[in-house]
Amino acid sequence: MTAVEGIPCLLMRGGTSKGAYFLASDLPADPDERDELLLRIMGTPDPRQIDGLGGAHPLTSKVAVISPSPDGGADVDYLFLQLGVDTAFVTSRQNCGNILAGVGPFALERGLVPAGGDHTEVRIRMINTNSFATARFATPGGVVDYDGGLATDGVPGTAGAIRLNFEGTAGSSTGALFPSGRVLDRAADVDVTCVDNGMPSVLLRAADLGVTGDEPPEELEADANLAARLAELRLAAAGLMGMGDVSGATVPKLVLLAPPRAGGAIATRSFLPARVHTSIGVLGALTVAAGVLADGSVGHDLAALPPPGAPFRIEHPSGHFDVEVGVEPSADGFTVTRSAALRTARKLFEGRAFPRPRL
Ligand code: NQM
Repeated sequence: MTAVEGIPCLLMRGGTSKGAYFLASDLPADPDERDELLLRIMGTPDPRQIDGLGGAHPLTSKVAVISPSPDGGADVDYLFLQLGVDTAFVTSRQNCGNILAGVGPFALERGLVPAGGDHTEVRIRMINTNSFATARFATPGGVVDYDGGLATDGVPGTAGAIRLNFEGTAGSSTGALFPSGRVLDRAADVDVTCVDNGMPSVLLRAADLGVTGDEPPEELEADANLAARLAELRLAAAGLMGMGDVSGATVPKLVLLAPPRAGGAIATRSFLPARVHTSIGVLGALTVAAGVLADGSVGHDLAALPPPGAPFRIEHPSGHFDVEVGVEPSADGFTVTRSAALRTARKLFEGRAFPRPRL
């Protein structure tokens, strides 16, 4: 497939994000060539991504690369790539549970998996973190039904539910649920909880940073002093997490926590890490819940914890997100017993993507 013929591409909303989905076989096998092509398809680097498919925000500058899985335990492999917007980078260092929501439907659309009856289950190996997810969604008559009654705060209207059950998310990027070996640490003179239930994250009390945690994303993004403080804290916490130099990386994420205000368990503001999330990531939410559930963590005493077995409601800038997370004390700390969530996805456009010329 040449740039002149275009590259087969499906544009999908996955949860509260949007991305370009490709079959791996339609992209160059060499990762450098692939990434260079994807930058040209998405229109990076440019703050407006005016000459590409990207939506001028990290949450809409995302790519999924999908292939049949050679792993006997999975149907498909999903590689997530985060692209910069105004900076030319492509990274596979983080996973994305929102874009994951579109992977099962994409696999069916492309004939990588057969429909399973009224509902289809797709086992997905998440290459970025070498962990697994099973997606279950409605396929009446063997066709993906994108419509349905599930509302997702941050997305207008409703759509068909996609159930995502996760396995092996604890420590999937860093080797341990609490990568520093402790539930509570000090980094740059602030209490932090470093936790990784699929998304390496640093949990902080909003009040310790001089904010309420109720501010809209734009207000937090405009606060240069806060940005400088968070950047310093992130580097220090990443050291505790054994993540090395993360100055150019999108992980770990930072999450400001505050007491819930709308009947949920905890209020959040997540940093991507510079732009502020307009809601919260899926793995980000599973990670916040696991961290906050652990006795002694930064968020534990701020939270209104749900009874065991009940959904853990995370408040975020555009509403809330309910996740199912179980955490139990174990001999060496805490074990995650369950990580699941409901999301929706929608096929937006199918066609060929035409990369802009090289700059
Ligand atoms: O945490 C954005 C998103 C994400 C990540 C980010 C995500 C997740 O909302 O699973 O979905 O944290 O970079 O798309």
